[in-house]
Amino acid sequence: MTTLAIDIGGTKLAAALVDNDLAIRLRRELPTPASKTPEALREALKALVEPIQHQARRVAIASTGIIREGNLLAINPQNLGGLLHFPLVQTLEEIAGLPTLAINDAQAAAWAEYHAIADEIEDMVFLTVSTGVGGGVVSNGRLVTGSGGLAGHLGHTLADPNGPVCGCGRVGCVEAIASGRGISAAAQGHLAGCDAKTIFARAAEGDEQACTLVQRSAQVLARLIADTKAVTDCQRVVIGGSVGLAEGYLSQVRAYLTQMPAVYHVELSAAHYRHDAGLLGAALLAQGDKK
Ligand code: ADP
Ligand code: BMX
Ligand code: ZN
Repeated sequence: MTTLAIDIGGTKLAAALVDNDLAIRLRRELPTPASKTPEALREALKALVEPIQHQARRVAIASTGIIREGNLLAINPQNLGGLLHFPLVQTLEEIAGLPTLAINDAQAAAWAEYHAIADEIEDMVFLTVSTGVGGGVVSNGRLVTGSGGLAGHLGHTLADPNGPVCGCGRVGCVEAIASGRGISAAAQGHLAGCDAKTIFARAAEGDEQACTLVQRSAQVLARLIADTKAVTDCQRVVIGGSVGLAEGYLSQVRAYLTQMPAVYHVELSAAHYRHDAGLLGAALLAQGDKK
């Protein structure tokens, strides 16, 4: 049965048709509206899915935010232009007229990535370094979502008590430093106002400040991975998101992790499904796939 899979991120919206064998067709992307008005997101989602929805029998959404009872509740509303609450399942059921499931984007991606390695592994954590920093935990072969959808929000653990204030209201979260927005917000002088993509491009050209910003993100992520290993004793950490998948980033994270005591070391890999992990994880969950 063909699924219309949708991935709602802080920067971009993606949609595609996903067949039972996980083949992806008619993938589309649009920018995420930076608006606190639910109507703006509703209109963007409508424009995204209308050209392809008639070919699908159900909808599966991977979305940034805490997903509780089909609603999107932002833990960091700044990532969505101030949007706090959005009735995700209801909106897609109205737009597409199809049964709809929704789950957090990093939880969905964790499920897809687990699917790719389930023969070898029972405990893994997925981390996305993207607009924010998200996480999804698979423990004993089960996706952990928590009683209210918050489980795995590892981007909101403490990186630096003297760090910047996070959009969630805490001081010094991993996300406030390591994420695309965090990297961009720390840029000064000739890099002020640049997005993370531009800062990575400058770093590749040897710009000193850009290199320092990328290193700081990689170092904070390595500390988060060590903390994650201590909490979950996972066998693998999989990294995704456009910052996480940027060239050279994972090797920097690995180098910082290697400097830590061996007990915190864990196998690291880039997302097998690259930028489609969220779409595919949501589709797999809609298929009722447990492995
Ligand atoms: P979303 O958060 O919407 O899922 P992405 O995973 O694409 O989207 O993450 C968006 C963030 O990644 C932005 O901060 C953007 O500047 C940054 N980014 C996009 N492309 C690259 C790249 N090639 N290298 C480094 N950073 C990138
Ligand atoms: C934020 C939070 C998480 C999300 C993570 C990555 C919001 C809106 N989102 O920590 O739920 O998983 O960002 O999201 O509070 P992305 O937009 O970077 O993919
Ligand atoms: Zn936070």
